[in-house]
Amino acid sequence: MTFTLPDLPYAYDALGPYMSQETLEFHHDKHHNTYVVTLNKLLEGSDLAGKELEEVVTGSFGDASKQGIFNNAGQAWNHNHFWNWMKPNGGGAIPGELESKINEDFGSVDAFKEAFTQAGVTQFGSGWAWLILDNGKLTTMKTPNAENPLAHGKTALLGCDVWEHSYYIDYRNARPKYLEAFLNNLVNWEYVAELYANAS
Ligand code: MN3
Repeated sequence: MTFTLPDLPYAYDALGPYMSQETLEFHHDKHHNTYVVTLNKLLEGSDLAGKELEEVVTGSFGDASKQGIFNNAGQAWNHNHFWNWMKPNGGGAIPGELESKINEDFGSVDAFKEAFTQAGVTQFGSGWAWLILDNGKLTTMKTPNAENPLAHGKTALLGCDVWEHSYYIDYRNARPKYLEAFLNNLVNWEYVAELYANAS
């Protein structure tokens, strides 16, 4: 199977002012595209060629000889979801069933936001902050570089890219401000709820 770069699910200027057209042009057209192109090249002749992206991610994780494949497959998968984890005028009301579960497992929506922000702020260097479903319970996690919950056998419900390429144009070094805007103005909670419904 040859992987392709999916189109953004909205216009390049649709997430402003919280994520600019310039950021989306670089992040989607350059960074995400490079992961896809490089992955296709690295898979030529590999025993993982022809597999679904999820299988490439789990099949290459932890194998030193497949580190390059994992890095690009992980990032391809992460970004396929990342564009859908945001929407114009996002960050509003959380669908009822998911909101109840967040209240149950974190104590409150604010406590969830605090935990998610902490995961993103304390990820040293490049990586991701996550809301995951782990053994029936919602929790947060952070991962370095291309790693994701899928590689660790957990279900990702929401992820925020905290690589500098995701926020440096709009927020410079202010990663906490970027995470605040992501949670309050960008998250597509309907997509998170859909992943939760599929997993629970
Ligand atoms: Mn990225």
